[in-house]
Amino acid sequence: MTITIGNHEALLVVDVQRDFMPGGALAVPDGDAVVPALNRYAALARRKGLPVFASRDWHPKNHCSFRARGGPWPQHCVAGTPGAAFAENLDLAPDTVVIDKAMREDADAYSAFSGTPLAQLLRERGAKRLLVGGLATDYCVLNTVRDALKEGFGVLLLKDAIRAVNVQPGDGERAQREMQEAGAVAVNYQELSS
Ligand code: VGL
Ligand code: ZN
Repeated sequence: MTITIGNHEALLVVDVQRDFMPGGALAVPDGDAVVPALNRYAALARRKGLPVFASRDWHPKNHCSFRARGGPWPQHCVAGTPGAAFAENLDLAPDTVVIDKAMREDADAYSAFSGTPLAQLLRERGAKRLLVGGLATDYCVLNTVRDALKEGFGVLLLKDAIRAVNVQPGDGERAQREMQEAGAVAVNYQELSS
């Protein structure tokens, strides 16, 4: 299947941060594989003049999702620390719109839409369909895609630019299936034409 990219798309890069890379505090297996893949999509966006948004997990240092507070995760993506920075080699143009999320100490927020102006900013830029990639398939990508669809955006899920944590084996595959059943169209870069 070939999908034509017009001028009502936007690229949304979810949480491609150092702490989710190999060696990071909450390493996603093979997480660095999304970087070159997303760089290709970012270059396409640049060629087409499409807006690029990039979310960051941006936690306070006593965030409720951390083990020290009884949460499920090691401490990660503490706002302003090196681990919260975008992954090295992720090629984001200076006009990328950065969306910080999950900044409240007492609540987690896996979705880039949760408590952020993302939906409004996308509408202001005329976006109707989002190309979504990043980390992790089974947490922040899943919840972001669910919300994007609820907000009325179409979603192209960038299969070659997502990776899963897989706390339980198969979590990533289940998440992808759920996103597709909810209306996301899963694509690889080769299936796009512009
Ligand atoms: C994420 C676990 C904890 C993610 C964020 O970006 O998918 N996963 N915080
Ligand atoms: Zn987090």
